Amino acid sequence: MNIRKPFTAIIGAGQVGATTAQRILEKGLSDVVLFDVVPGMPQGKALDLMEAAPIEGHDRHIAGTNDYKDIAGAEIVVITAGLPRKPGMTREDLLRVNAKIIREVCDNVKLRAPESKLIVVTNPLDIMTHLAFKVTGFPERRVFGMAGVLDTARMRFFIADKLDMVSRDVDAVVLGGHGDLMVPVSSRSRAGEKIVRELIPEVELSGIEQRTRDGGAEIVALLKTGSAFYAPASSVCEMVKAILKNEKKILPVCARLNGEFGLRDIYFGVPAQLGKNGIEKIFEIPLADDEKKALLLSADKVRQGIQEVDRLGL
Ligand code: TXD
Repeated sequence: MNIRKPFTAIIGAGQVGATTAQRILEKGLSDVVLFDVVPGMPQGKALDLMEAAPIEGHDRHIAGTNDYKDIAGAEIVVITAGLPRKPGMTREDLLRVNAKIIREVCDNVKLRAPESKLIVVTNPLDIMTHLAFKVTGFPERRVFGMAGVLDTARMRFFIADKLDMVSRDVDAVVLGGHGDLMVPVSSRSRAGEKIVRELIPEVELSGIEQRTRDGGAEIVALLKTGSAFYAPASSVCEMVKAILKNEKKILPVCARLNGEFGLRDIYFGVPAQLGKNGIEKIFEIPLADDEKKALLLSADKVRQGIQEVDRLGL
């Protein structure tokens, strides 16, 4: 298969990986190389997606592979390799098994696609992104994670649903770690021209905030096997688009902080501008006191995870 540059490599051809590939192709963003360790599986999914092209009407190419040499020259590498959460399992339970996978993947990315931008998707997200940064040694503007785009999309949908609005017209802000302590920032969330706090009573809004925090678990409980993948794939695709098209769009990104929000040496969800260089700029936003407090708690949790990775030598 003839893969044309700039292309996106996706590591892990499971639910999120394959759906992300589909969205990238159908939006015409770039060609895709889909990698997985399972023999034949990425090749089968790639062929299936190519056979949809005449009907979908795009002219993008995708190749499936079990060989890392095929990701050489990738502009963006999306890492979805790992195990998804099972019901009752926390993101932290995934730490051990996914850390090993991330190490292996990143060793290969470093070797084969040293100039790429890395979007980490594998959970526990903030910790795996930190690990990817350490293992690749890439500059921090080229290593980041996807979580906030998904978390804010969920919150936007919940708010729009409550107000009977189109979710496109709702803007939400969610900061912090991608876990139970993520911080929905209602003081900055808007519906149309109004601040959401003016439209939704306090108790209902805190219900929406909690549902946002539990958004992943809600889907896991319904699906019984596997975790969410349609909205996660849309979220990754939004980041890929911002980079490939050099949009300089501000999106919530899991980025390495250097003093922003009073935090340092930690991967954490913050508003960041994405463009052709990866993270072009991080934006600090004013927060209410309770939100600041919640952010520090969330940071503590992420730090604990990072310390655990170091302590366990993962
Ligand atoms: O917001 C977010 N960041 C997330 C994160 C939203 C949704 C899913 N999130 C996490 O992404 C989830 O908790 C998992 O850790 C990953 C992937 O989720 P997905 O639902 O796609 O899992 P699958 O369908 O099990 O796919 C994982 C694939 C599967 O095909 C394995 O064969 C492959 O990963 N895999 C590997 N690929 C390459 N290299 C290695 N070592 C490897 N091990 C497994």
